Amino acid sequence: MNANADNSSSTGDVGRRNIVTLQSHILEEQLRQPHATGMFSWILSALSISAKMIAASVRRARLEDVLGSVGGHNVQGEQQQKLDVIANDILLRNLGNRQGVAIVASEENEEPVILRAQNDGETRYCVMFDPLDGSSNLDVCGAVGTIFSILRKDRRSARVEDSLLQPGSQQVAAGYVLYGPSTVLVLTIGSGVHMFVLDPSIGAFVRVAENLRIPQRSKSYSLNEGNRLSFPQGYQDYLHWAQQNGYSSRYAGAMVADVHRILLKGGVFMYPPTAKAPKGKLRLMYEANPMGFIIEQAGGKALTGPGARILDVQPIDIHQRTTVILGSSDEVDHVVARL
Ligand code: AHM
Ligand code: MG
Repeated sequence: MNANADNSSSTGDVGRRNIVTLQSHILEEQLRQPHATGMFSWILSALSISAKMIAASVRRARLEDVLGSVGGHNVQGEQQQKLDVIANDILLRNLGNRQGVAIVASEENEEPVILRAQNDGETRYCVMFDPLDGSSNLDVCGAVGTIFSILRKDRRSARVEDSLLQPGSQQVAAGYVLYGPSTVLVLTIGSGVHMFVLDPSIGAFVRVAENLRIPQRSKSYSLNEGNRLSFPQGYQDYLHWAQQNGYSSRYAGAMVADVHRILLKGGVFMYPPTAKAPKGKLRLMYEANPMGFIIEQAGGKALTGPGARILDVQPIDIHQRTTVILGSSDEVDHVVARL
């Protein structure tokens, strides 16, 4: 039966949709997979709980600063921690007891955490995340986010790197959470991109959009233009062309916020190589791959350069950095045509 089949005019609710929470969305997806064990859904539920907990911490960010005493102690006398560390801890603790998780890797930790090393025939997963992307925005009450990527553990190998160092095209799922005026979770499990908003009054993420499609074109670019003089010439040529053609510039300085705007409104997001970061600043595994997967699933493009998909990069290090050019298909083309 069509999930929306009972939204008929007989109820007088013409145009209103069924209410679908993230939990029921995940269950619906699970029911479509005949051999699903529920392990994967259980991991997504840990990510959803983490998002709610991080959202609650982010909301109190400045209050904790004020209520905590000088010297970095909070009202309970505990050492105050940076929110990046708190967010990282929340994710590790929620994922830690999920049987389906074999390995966790975080932008915040030098080494991956191996939770279950055994190859016992069960399908297990690796979860990689950037716990609090754009955290310098917190000081000015700007948007921050969490980004995550899920890979299947390589059952043939006990070596951690074989499971983690897979190209982005092998991701089973990816998503991000934007902690802005509302808390928004965007998710792909490889069959479209869906958006959920946290309703704080009931503590649940509610689906607000299914199968998002990124606009094919939009005269908007998003990058740190302060680095312009150290960009390779092609990016400078692009900026010159875009400014002659009436483009707008929008940059929040938090990838989650910038990519979210582009997903909904179109445009191109870039982090080119700079003198300070010759390979680009953004991390392949925690930022570029999950965002690239989402953008491609929404019908856009995600490249590291002309003809080079982010998702095809064979990683050699879990913390490696990459150039990122992603967004509306036509707008990405305008950039790479000049590189
Ligand atoms: P972070 O994960 O340490 O917060 O750094 C990544 C952030 C991205 O969110 C954002 O796109 C970029 O760094 C901004 O960098 P810059 O300040 O150089 O423009
Ligand atoms: Mg980041």
